[in-house]
Amino acid sequence: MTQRCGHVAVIGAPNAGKSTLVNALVGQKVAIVSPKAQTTRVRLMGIALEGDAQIILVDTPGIFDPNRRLDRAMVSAAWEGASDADLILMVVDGKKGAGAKVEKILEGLKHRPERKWLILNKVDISAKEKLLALTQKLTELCAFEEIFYISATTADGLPDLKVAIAAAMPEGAWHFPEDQVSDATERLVAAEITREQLYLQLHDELPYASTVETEKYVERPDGSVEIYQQILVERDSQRAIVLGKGGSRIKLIGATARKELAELMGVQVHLYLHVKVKAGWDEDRSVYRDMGLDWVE
Ligand SMILES: Nc1nc2c(ncn2[C@@H]2O[C@H](COP(=O)(O)OP(=O)(O)OP(=O)(O)O)[C@@H](O)[C@H]2O)c(=O)[nH]1
Ligand SMILES: [Mg+2]
Repeated sequence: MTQRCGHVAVIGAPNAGKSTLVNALVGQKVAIVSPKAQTTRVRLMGIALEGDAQIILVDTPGIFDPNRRLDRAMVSAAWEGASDADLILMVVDGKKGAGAKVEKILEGLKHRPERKWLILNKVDISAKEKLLALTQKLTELCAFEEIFYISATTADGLPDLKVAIAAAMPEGAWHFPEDQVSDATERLVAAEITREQLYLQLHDELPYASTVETEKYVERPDGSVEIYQQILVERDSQRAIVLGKGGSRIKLIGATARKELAELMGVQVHLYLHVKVKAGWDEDRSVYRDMGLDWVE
């Protein structure tokens, strides 16, 4: 049997639904998702199978006008994810429509040599009559080979998209074992699941002012795992919020993350969280290295 295998970069503005789409195509959760913008910080591969094709989806951070070093590193990781891809999926939130962010990405995209498809996402909450005008506007700004209308949450349009992507993959041997769904290490998965809870449970600037590092990951003889993580924040006041009254918030963050990790990994998990104030962690090279982000000047 001939095999197909290729890289598909999933790019777009923050919150467009890129990670939700990657999870839906893979068929299980490999990337964290939240209603807040800039959830994804590093490139991550989700691996989907369709017929004879292995589709290596590259989920990327949303592209926006970066200020902080961390933001610049995220945007640079996103564009790097697109380079040399066999196919780029540009995901646009059909409800939010075009706008300065989306237009700027199209500006950067239009001269790129890779194949480009436009994915209008969130059709379940978009006004149908507006989608046509939106499509016209977007395709005037950048030429797309194909256009798909989907909902990553209801799976509307997804089976057709998946079959089309598979057919667009070049012939070649699969790069990953059949049962592998992502390129993330267990340490990274664990840190991401805890970080997802920070995005879901904390408000204002706190998710952006924090990060999670897995310090120790130990498999016990009984098959369960012990995971030690550090939540880094910028200031004492932020540490107090993450801890919550009498430690109630950190307890809930830990309990929810632990439960989800246990489900994902299929083993019992003991999760130990520690909140540490580290002013300027987002200016520290070692934090970037641990996260898997390049240091940008
Ligand atoms: N109604 C609806 N909501 C969606 C759909 N796809 C994604 N969402 C929601 O949109 C929000 C953002 O989804 P993400 O997948 O985190 O978006 P993203 O593009 O990866 O965002 P960043 O990583 O921040 O760039 C979440 O609340 C999702 O549940 C969709 O098709 N329909
Ligand atoms: Mg994301």
